[in-house]
Amino acid sequence: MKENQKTADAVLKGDVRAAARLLREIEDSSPAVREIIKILFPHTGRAGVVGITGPPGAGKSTLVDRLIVTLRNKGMSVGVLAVDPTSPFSGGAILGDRIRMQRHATDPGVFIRGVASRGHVGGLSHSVYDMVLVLDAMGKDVILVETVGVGQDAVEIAQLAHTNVLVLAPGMGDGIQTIKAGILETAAIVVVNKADLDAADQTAGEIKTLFSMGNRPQAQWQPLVLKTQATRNIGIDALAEAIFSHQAYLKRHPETNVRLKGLKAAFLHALQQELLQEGMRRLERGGMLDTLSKALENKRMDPFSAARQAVDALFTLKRG
Ligand SMILES: Nc1nc2c(ncn2[C@@H]2O[C@H](COP(=O)(O)OP(=O)(O)OP(=O)(O)O)[C@@H](O)[C@H]2O)c(=O)[nH]1
Ligand SMILES: [Mg+2]
Repeated sequence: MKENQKTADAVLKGDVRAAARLLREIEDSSPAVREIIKILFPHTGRAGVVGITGPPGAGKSTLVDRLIVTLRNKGMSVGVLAVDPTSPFSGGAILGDRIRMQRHATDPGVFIRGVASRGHVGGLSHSVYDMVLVLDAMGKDVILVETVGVGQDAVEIAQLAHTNVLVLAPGMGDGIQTIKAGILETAAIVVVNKADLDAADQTAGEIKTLFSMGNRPQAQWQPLVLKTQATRNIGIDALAEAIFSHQAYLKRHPETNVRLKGLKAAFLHALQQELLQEGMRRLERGGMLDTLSKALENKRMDPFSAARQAVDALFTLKRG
């Protein structure tokens, strides 16, 4: 108990080693984590959470690396979570990421961590939600969450972020198709990176056309489409300004309630995981899993009916 309070106090003071240790415990689903998060939670809610998502190789990490510099020059502290940096798509990019980001390692105002997106029970790991809370409690002004925007995970993470930046590269016309629908809808800013390549204007034009067809009400935030060249550090200030102006918009419009939406997403996610784990535990303990497996084996029951029976048993429902 004392130990948990000590860890929480250290994190609240911005202690990097304590925070790093806690993030490791979060990944290991250590039981102490729940208690520590409980202590930290009332101290959260200050950080601006920015999702940086997009297809593999669009230049997300390069942009994040550049954004860190811009934010630091403005005196802001920065937390970075790179979700699934071991993505099979990235090829050699991981090493590049490490080398690039290495230059921030000695800056106490920057905290960078990789997160595996997959949890033990399948589905998005709850780690991401918990880690954002920890970085927030640490006092980070801005938290950048990088994800590959192709799966359901990315859609879930987009619910958590206050400002979503979708990063595309030119000629990704097909790439746009692979982006989950929910991602384009939640994007406050679309960046066409690699603007040194020919098709940049065309891609930016396509995105603008897509948005103009969506006819959002005038009073609502109109998504911005920007061009950047991350490797040459071009367009980064404009991107930072766009992020700030979206955050200012959110402040002016408390009815958008992004923080509450993020918390609700975290809550629903936790609820699903708890229900699943608790349900599986009870089915196992009661021998129901065994019984149903045998029924499957003997072809007395199909998989869906078996699942339905298990759920009914858990909730002791009588279906008429
Ligand atoms: N030509 C050009 N290349 C760029 C630009 N920005 C990034 N790149 C290159 O694109 C490649 C991928 O960049 P990353 O930043 O690793 O892309 P990512 O989106 O983080 O990739 P994943 O994390 O693997 O999905 C690297 O070789 C970068 O050097 C740019 O503005 N122009
Ligand atoms: Mg990356």
